[in-house]
Amino acid sequence: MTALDTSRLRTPAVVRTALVAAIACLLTGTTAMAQPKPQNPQQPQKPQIGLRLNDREYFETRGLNVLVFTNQYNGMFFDEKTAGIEIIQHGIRVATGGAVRLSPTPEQWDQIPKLVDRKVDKATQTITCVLRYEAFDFDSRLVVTPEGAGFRVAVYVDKPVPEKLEGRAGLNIEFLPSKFFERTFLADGNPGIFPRYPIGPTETKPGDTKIRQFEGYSTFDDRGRNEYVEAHPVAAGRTLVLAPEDPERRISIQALSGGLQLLDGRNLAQNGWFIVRSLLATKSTGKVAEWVVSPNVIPNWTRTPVVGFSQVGYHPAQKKVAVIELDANDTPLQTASLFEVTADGAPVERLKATLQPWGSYLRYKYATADFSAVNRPGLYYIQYGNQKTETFPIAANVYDTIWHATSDVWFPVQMDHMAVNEAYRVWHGLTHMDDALQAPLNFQQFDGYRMGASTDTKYKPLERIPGLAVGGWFDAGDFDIQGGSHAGTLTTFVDIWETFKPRRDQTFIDQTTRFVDIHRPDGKPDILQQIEHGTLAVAAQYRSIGQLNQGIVDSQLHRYHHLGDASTQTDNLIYDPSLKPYQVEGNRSGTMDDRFVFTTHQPFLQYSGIGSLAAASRALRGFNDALADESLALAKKAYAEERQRPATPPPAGAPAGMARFGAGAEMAAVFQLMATTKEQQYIDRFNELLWPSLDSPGGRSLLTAVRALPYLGPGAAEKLRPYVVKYKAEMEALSKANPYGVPIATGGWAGSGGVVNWATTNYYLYKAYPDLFDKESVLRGLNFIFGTHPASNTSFVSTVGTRSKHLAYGNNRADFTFIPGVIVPGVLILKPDYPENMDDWPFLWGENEGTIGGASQYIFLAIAAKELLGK
Ligand SMILES: [Ca+2]
Ligand SMILES: [Ca+2]
Ligand SMILES: [Ca+2]
Repeated sequence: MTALDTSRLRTPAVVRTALVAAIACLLTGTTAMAQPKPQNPQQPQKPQIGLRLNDREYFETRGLNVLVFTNQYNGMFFDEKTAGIEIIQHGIRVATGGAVRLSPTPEQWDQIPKLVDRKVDKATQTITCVLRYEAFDFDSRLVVTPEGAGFRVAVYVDKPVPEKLEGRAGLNIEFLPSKFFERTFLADGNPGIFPRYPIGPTETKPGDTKIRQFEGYSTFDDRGRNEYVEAHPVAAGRTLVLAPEDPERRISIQALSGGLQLLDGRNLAQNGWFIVRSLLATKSTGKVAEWVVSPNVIPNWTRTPVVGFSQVGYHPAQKKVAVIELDANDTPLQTASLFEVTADGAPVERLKATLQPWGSYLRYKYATADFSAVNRPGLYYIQYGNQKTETFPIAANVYDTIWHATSDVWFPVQMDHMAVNEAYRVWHGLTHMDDALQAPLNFQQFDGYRMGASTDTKYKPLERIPGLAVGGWFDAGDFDIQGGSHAGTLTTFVDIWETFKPRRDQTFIDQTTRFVDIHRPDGKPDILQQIEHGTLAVAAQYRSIGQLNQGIVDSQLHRYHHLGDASTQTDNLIYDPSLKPYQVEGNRSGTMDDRFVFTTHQPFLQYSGIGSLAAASRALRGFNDALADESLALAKKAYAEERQRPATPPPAGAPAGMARFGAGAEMAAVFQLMATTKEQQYIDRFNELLWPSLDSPGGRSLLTAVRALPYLGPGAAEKLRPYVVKYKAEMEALSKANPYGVPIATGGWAGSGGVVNWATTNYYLYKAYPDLFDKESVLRGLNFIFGTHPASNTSFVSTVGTRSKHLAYGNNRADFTFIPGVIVPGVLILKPDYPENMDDWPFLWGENEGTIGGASQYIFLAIAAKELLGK
């Protein structure tokens, strides 16, 4: 795994020694100044060598990794800033997107190259990628190989760059702005400062020169003028040196032919990066661009250990285990200490714990330190070597308030069709009063929504669907009302209410005047008011179209990426095509900005909506009886109709479990109908669906089954037990794969939500089978969220814990801030082995975007923890 593991190199020992010495010389020469002391003086000093391909198919030397398309552009959300050539310098991913691109500062929906072929050749130490732009029949070859202390990258073409792309196609690489803030650069020796905020320059260009964006959409609002804006270089030269003053960040880039431009992508899109670019040579074949990139490497660099612990603190009765994440080259210390901070500030060592080595996970190695023996209430910190963690409490009340920010602030701010105020601050004015138009047919929207060949409603394409400007929450960092997650959130709120009856009232919510005021009690439990708000949206859809839709979402890309007050995303005026664009008459406008309703029928969505209405009808009983009655009636009617429909066959070639997935959705709906009505027809149908579904792979139905036990009669708990035992074994295997004892997801969206779900399932299983499950399996999920996780020890719930996320991918992300109470996805595992959660850059949604589903499930788990330990 490490550059010092020379056994991997296929070079004869003599040559190897000479090579090592030569490169070590070179390195000491370039980094004679400002070398930080090694963090661990006991660490033996070994000579340094340059980049080499490792067994994980990226270039590696101690302190530097260069990844070449180990992560790819995602066809779903286009450019996620996790693809192409990427540089991890001193443990930080400072550059991404190294590839042939068609614009100076590509945005998320700009064209991305398709990776046609990727060859990793250890013999020549080369990675070669063939990239293709289908729309232009344009292929290029990207070749990366070690060079000196860094690497060489060259672009080759077999046919000249297409004429349409001359002066457009270039070799780009993108540098993470926040890592270069308050630093400088040199362009052929000319000094400059990296701008803290984008200040141009840009150029307005005629629309017909624009390279088409995804599906012909435009991120730019040209106000009808057929033009667009492009960034101009901030600096140019043959050699750029980024951050020459900072040995951790210094990177030199030299163009071997042509010139380099430094551009600021943030001028066009707030999530843009600093870009270094060379235009490809035109009218020729062979090599059309070539750079040598030399990131500085601090000799014998060792990453500072991360001491994972709960920033919220610990209940005296629970386990208290810190997980220490160490550089692969680091040697763990023998012990870590728990100090109490006394009233006069004097630290008192309460326990010196012996470190237990855990082994390797991803690219790091791990050890644990168990402080469980300390249970005396007070304030503490952990000391590991020279490192002190934040101070945290051990006390019986640590879980008392952990869900309040999410419930008091985050959810109110997400409320659509309302104005939301907090003391002196207006979070947003009244939103989306012009909802909504029937989406057109055969239509692929830019955020993944799709319409098929029929509307599946009585409305014509682009006809107004009445009654939809009510209720709902923005999900998540954008402003759409997403049907599936909306129904799930509503159902979770009902679970919270029925399980814990939290009567907390800190929010004023008035549906009549559509006004929300945060930190202002109004005599009504906030959870019930949120259930009412969610139900209003779902019931409205069933009233007007008889089903739950996929979503209500922007019709135009240049509105979808809106950052700012949600009330200005549309003009709140009803679209009238007889008026001219930007013309306003009364409450009508000629500007087509009304949102679309995506109505293509999907059984999964339909059952989710039915279940949420049936559940809500129970919670709303006695709070809003009229809405409770109507919700149940709508749910029963829609269920009867859905059962009459011919079953949708699973897609051709779908795995065997797919058909069961639909059954799982129906089962969840029938569970809610059964719980609400106790009618035998639903109990029978539930039993009919339940038992076969438990045998399907994945066992997604287990949680529903456990919750349904009270309705299933005597003997059901024992009949279910073997499935619970099997699930326990599967989960234990997953949890043993890492030192945190929780299942960690590795997809494109990080795994906080999965961990919360896992811990919540454990809560239900512990209640039903206390001999098989324990409280710690529930609390471990929260410990993970609150800081006992890879890459950092920040709490993933903003404002919860001593140190928590202070920026997130909310709709205020352009201000580098957060909406309190957001739970972020957390640690993204970039292939093949790099865990990341950016703390100074909010724009990576896979790491930092909170969802309504995740937030509602977090509230459930937070209250569950308090209940478990409170007795
Ligand atoms: Ca969304
Ligand atoms: Ca209230
Ligand atoms: Ca409008």
